[in-house]
Amino acid sequence: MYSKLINYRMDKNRIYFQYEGDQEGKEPCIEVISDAIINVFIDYTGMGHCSRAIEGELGKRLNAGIGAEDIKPESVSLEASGVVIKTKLMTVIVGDGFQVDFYDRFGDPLSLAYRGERKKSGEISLPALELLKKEGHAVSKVSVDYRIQELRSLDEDDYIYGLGDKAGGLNKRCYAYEMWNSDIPDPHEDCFKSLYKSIPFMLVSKYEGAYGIFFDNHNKTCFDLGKESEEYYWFGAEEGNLDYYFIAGDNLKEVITGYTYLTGRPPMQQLWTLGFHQSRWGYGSEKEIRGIAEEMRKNQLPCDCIHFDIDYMDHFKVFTWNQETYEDARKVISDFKDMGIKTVTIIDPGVKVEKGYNVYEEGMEQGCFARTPEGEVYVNEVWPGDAVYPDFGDPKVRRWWGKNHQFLVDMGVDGVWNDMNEPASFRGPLPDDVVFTDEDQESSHKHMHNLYGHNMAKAAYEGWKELTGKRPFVITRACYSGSQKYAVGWTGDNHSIWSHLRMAIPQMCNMGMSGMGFIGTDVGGFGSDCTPELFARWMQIGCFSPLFRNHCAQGQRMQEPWQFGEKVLAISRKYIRLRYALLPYIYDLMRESELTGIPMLRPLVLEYEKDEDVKNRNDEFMLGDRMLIAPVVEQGAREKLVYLPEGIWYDYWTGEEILGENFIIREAPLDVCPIYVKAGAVIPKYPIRMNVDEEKDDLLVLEMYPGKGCWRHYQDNGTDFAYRDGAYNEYEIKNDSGELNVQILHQGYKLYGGYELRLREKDEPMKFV
Ligand code: MIG
Repeated sequence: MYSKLINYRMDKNRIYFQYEGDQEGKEPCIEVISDAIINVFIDYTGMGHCSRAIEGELGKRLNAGIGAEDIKPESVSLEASGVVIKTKLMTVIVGDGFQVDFYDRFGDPLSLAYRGERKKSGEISLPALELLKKEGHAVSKVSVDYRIQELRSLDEDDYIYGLGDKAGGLNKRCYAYEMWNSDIPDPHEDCFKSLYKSIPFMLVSKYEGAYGIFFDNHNKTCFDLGKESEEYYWFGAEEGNLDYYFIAGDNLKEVITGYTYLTGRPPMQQLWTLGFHQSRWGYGSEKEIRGIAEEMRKNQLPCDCIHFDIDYMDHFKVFTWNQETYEDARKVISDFKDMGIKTVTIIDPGVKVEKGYNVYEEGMEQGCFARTPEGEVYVNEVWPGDAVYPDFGDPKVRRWWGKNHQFLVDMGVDGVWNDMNEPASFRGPLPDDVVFTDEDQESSHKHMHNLYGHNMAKAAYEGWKELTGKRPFVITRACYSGSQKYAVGWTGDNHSIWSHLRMAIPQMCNMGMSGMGFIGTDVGGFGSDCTPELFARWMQIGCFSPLFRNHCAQGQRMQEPWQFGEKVLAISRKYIRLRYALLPYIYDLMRESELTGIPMLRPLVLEYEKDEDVKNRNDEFMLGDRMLIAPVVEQGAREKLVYLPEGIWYDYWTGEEILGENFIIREAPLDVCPIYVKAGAVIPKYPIRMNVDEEKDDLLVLEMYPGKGCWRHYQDNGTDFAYRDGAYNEYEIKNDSGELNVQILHQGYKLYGGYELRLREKDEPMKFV
């Protein structure tokens, strides 16, 4: 479409390009968003940007098609190679054929357009495809027929991360994926093209430097990351615009910070949300669920929340409570509260079609549900039987939905868990042409599918915030880029199988690098029957997962920590207690996420990017920058091959000092998850307690490791938004080879009642948790 470059013109921070011959009225555009972020745009739809991920002032400006006055490239000039655009941190050269090359601040190439031959291989004829399907093979292939495509060169030493919740390993290179929110009940495997979430954002770690590409197109999109060819990757879409953001960085962390500058950062959650959560689909009655809370306490298991799955509803009608199985639900919830246990309820999008049911009637009256092209309200089937789909893209519908949460707030519920919001449907997928709203325009399922979960979560967040004034706790299964502003996530229906325990690590790491760091897997596995050994190992990963929730499907073996015998119960208790001890540290990391976008749980490559030995490390991860976790993920294994990056590390359990850049074999009986702490670290901890609200500000434990280091610690009321008006404390904690120095950098909240210093000595085993 674009041939020889003739000239360019500038409009504020935007540069438009003119090509010889016919460019079908489309002037491609480069917009300088910041010194390190460049938008590449071709307005195929003629409607300009329509970002639903980028909100706030920036999103408004982009979507309104207005350039920025206050952002400028350092220079723009037409040279032999093309139009050369320079910012303080990068150079972009736009040449013939609208080929765009990005260079770093030293002038070295970061990412070049691919100029070689296209290798389309592995094509299959239609008859052959039909035959394969007949035999029962699930043929899932990424179509190369995407209308909008961008091909970019790959270097031999490029590693690719991100892309949300895709199955498989940490490094996504050589795989192809599709972005189409999907609820697939089969055990998720490496070969899956898509799962519940669509986050069209990839990060590339290079030998020198890093970059990210956020392809902000919420239609069905795809990423072929070197499957088609070793020499290039491509991404594409069936519809919408070519609209991507190139984010340059010296390292991956800068890229994440850039991406979350665009799409938003996960806000602070209430402190209790970091506690242990117990859940199961199938807690069928008041009696049963009360029993769970009692067992929890009887077994001395700290716990902050019990989840109520669809069983609590009256005939699966959202915003109702079953009065047959619950004598007095309000009383259950308040009794739980007295025990220090919060309640979270599931809410699905599908609204039961039933005369006289207030949510249905009200939604019908106010025109809140999606329609067929003929104008009828569209009906499909989910749990309650015939159901209709709220049109969450409509701001009016979001407000209505948000207000419906009043029912739960009045019951005493403390958070919602949004499921089935891909959206899922039992009578076949929703047709492409079902009519949905996209803010102020009419749209269709085809275009709105990937935004459905995002808009539902946004509705819940905004409603909850208005109703309670507290930090809303919304868990979502489906989402799009930017959903991290509204919800935390879980990875959906995994199975109690070892491969899924292994996958939990790269999956959570890639979610974190994709901006959504508050993530967890169903601990113990959702489908299939868990074994005692698998459960023990899963608790050891859950302990460090931002969302630490044991959850399981109806019909599977019972999966509470006491269901696997005394030994596994003791192991569960040990790791839940460790989690509670670590809460102030994890809370600090949550604060860091809100400020920078850097996830709490992270792959080693985020901290030690230059180290070749960590770029593909799938079986270890870090909690913040100070703790390295090397869980056992193999059945029967009683030792673990651990890689430690550069520096000095301390074995958390034995105090042994170990020099990094080294592989070691660590003994790991069933009750040991190998943990290493960086020299000089200070880990803020709480004394053990049964739930987080108990005297959280009474005593802070500072656990100091040999060496030198300086760390920030954050404290606030853990519930509402007062911290945004300054009601928080920030401390600087210095460890000068065992000498502690604490300085208050900001004081806006009550100080701790006291401190306890714990010096960890070399070779001295852990005395506490
Ligand atoms: O597939 O509400 O992923 O966590 O327990 C059944 C019942 C629908 C799917 C969720 C799962 C939940 C279950 N839901």
